[in-house]
Amino acid sequence: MITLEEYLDGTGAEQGLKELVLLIAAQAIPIREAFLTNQTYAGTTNQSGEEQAAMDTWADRHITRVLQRSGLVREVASEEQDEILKIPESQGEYAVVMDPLDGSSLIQVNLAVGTIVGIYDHGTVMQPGEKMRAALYMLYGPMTVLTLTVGEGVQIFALDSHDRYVLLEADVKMPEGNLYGSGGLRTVWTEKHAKFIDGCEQDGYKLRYSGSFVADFHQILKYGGIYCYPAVVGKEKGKLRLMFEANPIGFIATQAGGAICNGRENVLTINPEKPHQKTPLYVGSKGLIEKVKGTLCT
Ligand code: FDP
Repeated sequence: MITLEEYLDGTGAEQGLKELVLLIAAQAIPIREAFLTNQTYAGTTNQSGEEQAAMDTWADRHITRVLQRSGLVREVASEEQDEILKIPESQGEYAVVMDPLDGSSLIQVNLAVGTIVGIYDHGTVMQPGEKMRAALYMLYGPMTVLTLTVGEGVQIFALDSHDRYVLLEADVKMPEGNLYGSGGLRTVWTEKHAKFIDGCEQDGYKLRYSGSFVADFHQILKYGGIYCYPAVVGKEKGKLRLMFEANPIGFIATQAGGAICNGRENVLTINPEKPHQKTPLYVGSKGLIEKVKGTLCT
């Protein structure tokens, strides 16, 4: 069994990056434990006006504190914080973007939710996704799994009974597959998005949409297909956030041979203008992403 540490030692990642990945991955243990006592809402809203679950704010506070103390990180941008946290006294040059708890509406029904993280160097989070040094997510399902890329393909690890990550699947490649899922109410979909989804249904694609982006993406990563959160009438930028959700997941998808776009262009090439900016999002198998561009750009 290859452990996460052993895997990282065999990559070209430098010591600081390895330490940071291990530190973040280890936070799955306290986060999992915190679900039991944080089942309600926090009574606050985030920058996007969404009601925060108690777990959203708990995980945000917890991971932020760990990163602040690590000495490795110069900036942290979180979906649950209004401003970028600057840590000028840090020795390290890494910058972390995160959605501390994605899929929060599923916490109270015990369906799979996760933590999404992207890591940059040069001390700033305001970079396009393609510049990421590493991206990962922890998915809290029947097992806790860590999906990781340090720019050398995608690996999936599982947390064992000794709280050690062991390699579950090496060099994951996303197949073309036949699953699809789309957020946004059908009544406010654009004509072009509706046409794309009709095409998927006519081609025999099966609907899979839980309401947890990270869990829905994990299924697409393994089985192939597409996850969409499109631009809708009245919300031309969709719902998901470029820096916290789209970029880390898009970086992982691309490393697994898949792709991501906003309907026109590769999301990973976009220079972010502000931390909480949103983007329409299509992520999945390469062939389907080409089809999206063909349908939405005509
Ligand atoms: P949530 O607000 O519960 O954290 O991050 C946004 C997100 O969930 C995604 O995880 C999920 O795919 C999407 O919103 C669900 O949105 P809808 O309820 O509009 O389908």
